[in-house]
Order: sequence, then C-alpha cells, then structure tokens
Amino acid sequence: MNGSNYECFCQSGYDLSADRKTCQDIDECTEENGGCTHICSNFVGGFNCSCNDGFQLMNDKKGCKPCPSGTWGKDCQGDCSCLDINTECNETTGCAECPEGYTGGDCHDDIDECVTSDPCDKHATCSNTIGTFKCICDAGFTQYNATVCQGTHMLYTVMVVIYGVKFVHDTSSIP
Ligand SMILES: [Ca+2]
Repeated sequence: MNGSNYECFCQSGYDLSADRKTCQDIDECTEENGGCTHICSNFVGGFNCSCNDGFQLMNDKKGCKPCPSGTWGKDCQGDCSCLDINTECNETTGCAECPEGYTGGDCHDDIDECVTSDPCDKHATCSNTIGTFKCICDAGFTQYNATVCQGTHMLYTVMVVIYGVKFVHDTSSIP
C-alpha cells in the first residue's frame, strides 16, 4: 500500500478524520439540534432525542407531544390517579393535591408525620405507618384519642387539640 490506492469509509454516525484513516464520532446535535424537538443527546456512533417533562417522544423518535391525559412527568411515566382524589394533575409536577397522609406527584409517598409535625402528646411515642401514624402511649398512660394519652393515675393531664393549637389544662389541682 502506498497510501494513494485505498480509501477509508466510516460507519454511519462517524466521519473520517483529517488523517483519512480513522473515524471519529459525528455530533449530530450541533446541527439543527439533530432534528429533535426538545433535547438532543450525542453519544459515540449516534445520538438520540428526548423530551422535556410533560411530553413524550413521538414515533419518529424526534418529535415530542404532550403527555396523554392521566399521565405526567418524564416520558409521561407519572400516574395521575392521585389515589382517586378528584384533583388537578399538572403535566410536569403531577397531582396538585394528595389525600391526607400522602405526598408526591403520584400521591403514592407516605408522609412521615412523626418527623414533619410531631403529632403525639408528650406521654406518647410517635410511630409512622403508611398513610397515617400511631401514638403509642408510655407506660402508665392509656389512649384518650388518636394523639392524646391520659394518665391512669389520679393525677392526669387532659390535652385538647383545637385547630392545631394545644391547650394544656392540668387537672392535678382539682380535688
Ligand atoms: Ca405516614
């Protein structure tokens, strides 16, 4: 071979380098965004298109169309069921409102109330459960209601919870 009687060709996605012997990746995204409507991602030997949240790739693998009703998020993988609560579902953020005890775009994530709101009174230990929580009364106390424990002794504390404000009335002075 004297260098003049052969010619190199590259596979698709590659271009011949200046030395005319090696192939180098073509960055298709530099030209017209690779034909992608939204996001063009180059990789060695090719490229692909993807869409912004709230859209899905069309059959041509380049165009993007809005998520079908009932779905949201990246590649429309989010589920708008919102645990059957009839509420608005945003195509990029998901469910606008979740039932009590749940959070997340799909409303499938449990809220750990023991961390977020410390709902139990001082004579109880909070225990998170899926969709809600439990207040487990300390020894010597029994359940008065979901969040309040009262002493089983003569002296006890009544805790009334109204609109999230706690009023503590110590009845120990009452004969
Ligand atoms: Ca919970």
